[in-house]
Amino acid sequence: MDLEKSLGETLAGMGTDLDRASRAQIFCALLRVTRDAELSMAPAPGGRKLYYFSAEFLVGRLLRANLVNLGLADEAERVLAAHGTSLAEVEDCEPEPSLGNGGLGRLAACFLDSIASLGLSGDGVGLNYHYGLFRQDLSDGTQREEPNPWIEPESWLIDTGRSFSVPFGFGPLTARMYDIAVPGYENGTVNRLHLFDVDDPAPAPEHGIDFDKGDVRHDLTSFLYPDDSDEAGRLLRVYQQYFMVSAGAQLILAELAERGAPVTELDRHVAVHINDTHPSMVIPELVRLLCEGGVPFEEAAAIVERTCAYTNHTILAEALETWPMSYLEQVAPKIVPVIRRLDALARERSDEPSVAIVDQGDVVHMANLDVHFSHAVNGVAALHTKILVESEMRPLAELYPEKFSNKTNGVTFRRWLMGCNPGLASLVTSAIGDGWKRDASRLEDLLDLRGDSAFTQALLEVKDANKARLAAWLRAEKGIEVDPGSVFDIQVKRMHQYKRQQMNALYALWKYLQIKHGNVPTRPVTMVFGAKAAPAYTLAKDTINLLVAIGRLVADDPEVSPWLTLAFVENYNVTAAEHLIPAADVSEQISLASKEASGTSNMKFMANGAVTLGTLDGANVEIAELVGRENIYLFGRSSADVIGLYASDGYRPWDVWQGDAELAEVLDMIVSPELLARGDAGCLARVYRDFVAKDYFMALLDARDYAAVKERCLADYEDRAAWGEKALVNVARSGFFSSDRTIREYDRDIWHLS
Ligand code: 26Q
Repeated sequence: MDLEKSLGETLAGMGTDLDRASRAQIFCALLRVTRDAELSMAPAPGGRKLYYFSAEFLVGRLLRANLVNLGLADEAERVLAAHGTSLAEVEDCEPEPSLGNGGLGRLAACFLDSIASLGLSGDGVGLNYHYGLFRQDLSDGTQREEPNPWIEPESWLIDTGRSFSVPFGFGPLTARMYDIAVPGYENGTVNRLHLFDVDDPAPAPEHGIDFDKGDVRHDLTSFLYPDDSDEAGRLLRVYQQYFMVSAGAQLILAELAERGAPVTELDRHVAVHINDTHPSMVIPELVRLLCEGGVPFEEAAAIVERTCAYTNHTILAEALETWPMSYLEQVAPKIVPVIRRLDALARERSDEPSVAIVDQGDVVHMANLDVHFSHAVNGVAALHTKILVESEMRPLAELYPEKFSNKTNGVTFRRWLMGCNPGLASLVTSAIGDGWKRDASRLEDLLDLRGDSAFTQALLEVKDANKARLAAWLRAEKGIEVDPGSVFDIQVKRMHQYKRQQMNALYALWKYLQIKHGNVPTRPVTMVFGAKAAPAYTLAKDTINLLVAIGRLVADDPEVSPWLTLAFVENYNVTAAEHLIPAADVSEQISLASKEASGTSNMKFMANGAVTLGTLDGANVEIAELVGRENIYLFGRSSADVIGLYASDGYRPWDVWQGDAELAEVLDMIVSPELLARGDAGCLARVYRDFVAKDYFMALLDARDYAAVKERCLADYEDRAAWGEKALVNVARSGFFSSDRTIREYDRDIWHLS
């Protein structure tokens, strides 16, 4: 395609041209040109076709990613530069859809990119939430949630004109199908992300994200994960889930019929992937539809089992969804008898009560449904899968040992290196050529440059340039001042106690006291946080308030502020991540060992030359194996120790607090007059009380080791040449974490698409 010509024609149609158009008009024109080019491109040729079902697709902005994959990014940059602007400026006009929370949703987006880029036939199936998760407002120091309306008159959504009728208890509701094109990397194929929507969506609520949860016909697709602290919210989640899977299942069978294949051949032509338990009702829905098509029940169940595969993303109880059968009777009565019959079949395979689909209280265990009626089940990193098989899902893994496998997560290097870090991408290319762009494992060729001081120096200069870029972005977009000469220590991820932002907060308070005592660091340190909290998760919101208050305390203190900055980045999202990650020196991955299934930001930081400070948890274990102990900073109790402590009920935070005067002094700071003057008394008191009385995720237990290792890490940073080598090894070994590798494994072991 001649981009300049198409762009010129489109702008002419809008009554303007490249020199007169506003950035918003240029964005709009570029969007139209790319979207329409993609519409005319062929889907990947299939074999078997994959349908990847997920309640979340955290796709991020799409203009740059699409241009990269269409091979048009350099040309776009050139054309825009010739007219006095840049892709960076133009893409700032693109609203970011917030169709996900964090890791699980972003993983689904990386997977779609890799599936298309490997030329595999696979579409995403999800929901078109009009106001997303929420936009986080921290203007008064605590989180307030606001709608994030992202669908503008011109958007990536394509109305397919197709719709399906979903049989809810109250009657049928039409699911309209919108598509977003998913182009592969320079391979001419385009897959699709199908997002289902109601016909007549409700307008955004006036204030906050409260809305009438009973008005399902209009509100079903308003928000992702409506507050489920009340029954109306939980019921709405079930409505969302069934809407997504019923429409998706009907789409699958319609496409199967278009291929001229009988429904009994479903598993020969189709692979269905279930991303966590949120889409699990696709199993009974497919069985129901096959039976309607004349297939006997047991045969239908067997076909669906050969079609479906399930990924578990967390061992925390919160994600192991269960629904009272009474909810399903109200929302999706047609699948209730199917679930009861599937439960009976499962009971013929095992009489162990813990693996039943429907328990004694008539509650449906979605993960059990998934394991019985999928042919493959996987965890998302080696340690996580081991814990699933050996403890969390042990009875099921003993029943079906052949179903379980590990598929360590990955991320797309197109977005997370080529897109967000052009400086590093071109340095790498100048050193080893551009083979790594198609095969990330080639990054290992960089290892030959160990000891090449000119190269490590160049690597450090790229990092410095990214830090300066981030500092400018933080000032312009978030009103935050940071010193680009300081060490950038970054923890960005959902706010959750198990991820232990609260332990990092203790380090900040300890460092503050150190500096007050005259113990200043060699170089200033900038601690950056970014995190959204679930709207009903009080302690997570309290921790945000604590961190914001510490940030103010530090900034207000002229003795401390030259040495320490704590920046809390409001509304952390994919776009913010693309600015933050390339600029990080230290990547904070400090979850309590055994609790983080994988983590994926750890991989992105590594690929961008940050050094990990972390526990041996999730994929940090694999990172440590790849880079070696000299190139990662590990601390904390092992997962085996932690699992032992839970089993023996042997952890008492009170004892740690009593036995450590320095730690007690740090904890007391949380409720000191200085912090109470800058934070909310209720929030701070709750955080304080949780530390000493509960500390379920053992932050106090690991706090000392954490601080000591972090100090060693910051000291090592001063040997710039040695640090440059650590960065080099991290980039070089990161290729394993390409989602292309992950998707090849899914295809080889589970989907068999090609
Ligand atoms: C469940 C029930 C009710 C309400 C909400 C939920 C819910 C919503 C979202 C449960 C879990 C999630 C999201 C989980 C998630 O993002 N997990 C992360 O998945 C990543 C990709 O595999 C891993 O890298 C992370 O370790 C894991 O935390």
